[in-house]
Amino acid sequence: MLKLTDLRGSRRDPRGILPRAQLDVSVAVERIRPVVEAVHQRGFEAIREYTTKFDGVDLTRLRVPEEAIVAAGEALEPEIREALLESISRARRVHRDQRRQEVTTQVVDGGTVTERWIPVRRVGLYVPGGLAVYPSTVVMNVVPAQEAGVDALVVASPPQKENGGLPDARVLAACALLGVDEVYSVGGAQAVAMLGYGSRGRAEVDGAAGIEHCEPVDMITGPGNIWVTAAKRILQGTVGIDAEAGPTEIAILADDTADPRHVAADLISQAEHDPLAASVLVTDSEALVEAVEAVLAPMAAATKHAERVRTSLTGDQSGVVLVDDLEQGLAVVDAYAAEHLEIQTRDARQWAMRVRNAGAIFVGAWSPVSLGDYAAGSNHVLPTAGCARHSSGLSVQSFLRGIHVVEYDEAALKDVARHVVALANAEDLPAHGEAVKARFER
Ligand code: HSO
Ligand code: ZN
Repeated sequence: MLKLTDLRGSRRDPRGILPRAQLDVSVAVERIRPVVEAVHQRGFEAIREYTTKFDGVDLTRLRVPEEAIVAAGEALEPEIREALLESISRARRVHRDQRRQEVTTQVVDGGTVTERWIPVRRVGLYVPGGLAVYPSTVVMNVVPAQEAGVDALVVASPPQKENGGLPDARVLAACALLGVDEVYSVGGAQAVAMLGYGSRGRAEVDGAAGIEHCEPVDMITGPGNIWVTAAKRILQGTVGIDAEAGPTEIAILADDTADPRHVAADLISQAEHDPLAASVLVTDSEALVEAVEAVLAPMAAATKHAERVRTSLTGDQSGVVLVDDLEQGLAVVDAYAAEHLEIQTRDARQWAMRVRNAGAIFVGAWSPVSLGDYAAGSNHVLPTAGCARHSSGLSVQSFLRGIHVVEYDEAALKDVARHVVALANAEDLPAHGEAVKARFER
């Protein structure tokens, strides 16, 4: 099923060898700009129009009543509730340990620089509806924001006709379990625009009487389709945004000790997300490739989303890469910089320690990606499309800003004054130097 790339005996730079799905957001940006602008101008009135058009729901109110959130939490099946609570508690433990301490550096006598970590004040989380309803993603976005100390967390999610115009019941239930009570039934680009600009609109409009408005946020996170991603790109700068999420990816670095059934099951597990998802096996073992191929097709055919999985596994973005040895395999996975990387080899931890580029690394036979998706405690919002070369997944740090607080006394400034003046003159910005000199002239 998987396309084979044989790199044995090759000294080629592995970069670019593994094709990956590319999403062209720029075209969508131009098409969606009028929607974003309309919400900016006319607020709720425009949101209501687009919600009728795109979701087939007439919005009589924006905000989900708190009782509806509580009720969704109470109605959740006990098994799912227990699982979500466990997922939340593990994620909390991991993310709590990420919290940063304020650090003061005594640069010289009488001169300090302190780095303070201040949480973003108000964050909007977009939660998609439709095909992909992921209460687990609510957990992965909300927990780090809460642990960072974000003051206000707002969720926006598309209204579902089947749920009386409210967002998906499982999304509301996850909000209830996490203590998020400010939720809006708005989806798509209009939701992103609402989060960024608020729902009041710049122009005076009538349609909003009696509406409980959404105030603008400082940062927007959360996944979404190409229109949501395009709207986030337009809003970037007006607000902070998280990384643009592309189709999900799994790479597995394996040797002849890997269990072919585990390898096949893990490749299939992420292929299930999206026909464009990428599943890549990197190995030095021909025997493993044969054994994986022998089980992959029947396992894929037997799974619920068989068609999606088949499209993803046979697509150009997926495949097997044969290498001479694990050294070369390491170079390949580093060049690929997968969102998720599994190491299923002898001495798996040693190899894992040497990886430089990956969104998250899953070590050994008992740490599959699905564990990380739901219940390892790690975050599943991770860099895709090779962005793991320069970016990290969502964490407490994503919601904090470091502020340098500079405090020098007179002697300490005097001591360094001539260096400031010299550098200011070198840059032909003498007034910079004069601002220091003025303090020591009578
Ligand atoms: N694997 C996805 C996250 C997810 N999986 C949510 C299941 N639900 C991206 O890391
Ligand atoms: Zn997943």
